[in-house]
Amino acid sequence: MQYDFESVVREFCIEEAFVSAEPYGEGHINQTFLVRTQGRGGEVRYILQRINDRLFTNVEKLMNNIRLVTEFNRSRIMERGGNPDRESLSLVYARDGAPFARVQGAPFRVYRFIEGATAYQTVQRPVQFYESARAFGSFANLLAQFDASQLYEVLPDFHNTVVRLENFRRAVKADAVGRAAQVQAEIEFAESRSSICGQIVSRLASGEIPSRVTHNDTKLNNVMIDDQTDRAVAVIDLDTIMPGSLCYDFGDSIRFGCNPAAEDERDLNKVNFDLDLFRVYADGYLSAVGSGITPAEVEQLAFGALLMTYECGIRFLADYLEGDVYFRTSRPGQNLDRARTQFKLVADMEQHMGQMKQIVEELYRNCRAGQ
Ligand code: ADP
Ligand code: GN1
Ligand code: MG
Repeated sequence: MQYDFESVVREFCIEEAFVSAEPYGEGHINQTFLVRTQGRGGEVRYILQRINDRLFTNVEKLMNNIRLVTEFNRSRIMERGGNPDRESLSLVYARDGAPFARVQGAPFRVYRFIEGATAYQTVQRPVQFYESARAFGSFANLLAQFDASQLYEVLPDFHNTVVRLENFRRAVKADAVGRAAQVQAEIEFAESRSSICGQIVSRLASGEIPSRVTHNDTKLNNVMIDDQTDRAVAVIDLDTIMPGSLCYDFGDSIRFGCNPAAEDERDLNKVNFDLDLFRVYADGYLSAVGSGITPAEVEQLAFGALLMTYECGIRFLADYLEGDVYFRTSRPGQNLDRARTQFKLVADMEQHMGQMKQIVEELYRNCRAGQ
């Protein structure tokens, strides 16, 4: 679909003159565009997103969540003397005051562009990963003060791995586009590990692990890292802020960041679980998340990494079997390649689980001793 971006941008409170709009970033869900405008002081850039309303069926409620969370963040950042335009995702409101606008039949939103920072696809320097851990840890800490009853649950059962497994099995059975025969090895890999799916869901249900307001999509490319200092500037991609578990947030970061290769790498020899980076992230996360994290959560953090990687693998494989209808793809077979990288990482993490648990325990003990 081609949009007339100039008229889309005109619907928002942007005073500078429109110059151009081009596709931007590597998100799998929304369509993201970099908008360049010309103001009196020079170029001003914005992020324009065509919201995925096939997935987010209630855009009003989704955008109300984002408005509430960004306003909450901005006021906390101002209280501590920070710069809210840089340290938080900042919505540019539509001319009618709404946090998004429907133009040319599609829902759009605009954010200020966070300048001088990068959303990395892989860790370039360990300090960036440590910083991202601190950012997501502090974000979770901040959200603990946020009134969860105000939030709409955008995608129920988002990290309910039991439900994810059912969806996966349905996709295998339906075999909508005739691809199942060719991926029997991957299907078997997933099935042979299906018993892990209930481990966190059951603990959340019994209350052993607390349900918290979490980010739920904590990959490295959802945090902006300063180009000069490598410090984390802002957590972005707030679409999935919902009740969840710290184990999911921690685990999803590990899934993505502890792999030196791309998420869709075809050469599986390049895909490995990096235990040193695991330690780096666990250290940053535990030092920032605060003393509210419970021993039961700490005990499941390492397992959360395995679970999130497995979950993402079965989601990619299910999407491949359904004909690539959920995750954005740019080439044939991409979702299968993504599933394969996740399963390679699952196998690697299984080998390292004892060490991963030990690292978390040791760092948690150190943190408590320092408090
Ligand atoms: P998706 O939901 O599709 O993942 P994101 O909101 O994560 O979309 O945005 C996709 C990419 O666009 C990010 O990974 C980042 O590179 C870039 N991006 C998003 N918001 C901003 C922003 N405010 N400033 C600069 N870059 C941004
Ligand atoms: C999607 O939107 P993005 O690209 O940041 C997905 C995540 C997956 C991730 C895999 C709303 O994240 O759940 O873990 O792809 N987001 C949604 O890379 O489904
Ligand atoms: Mg994203």
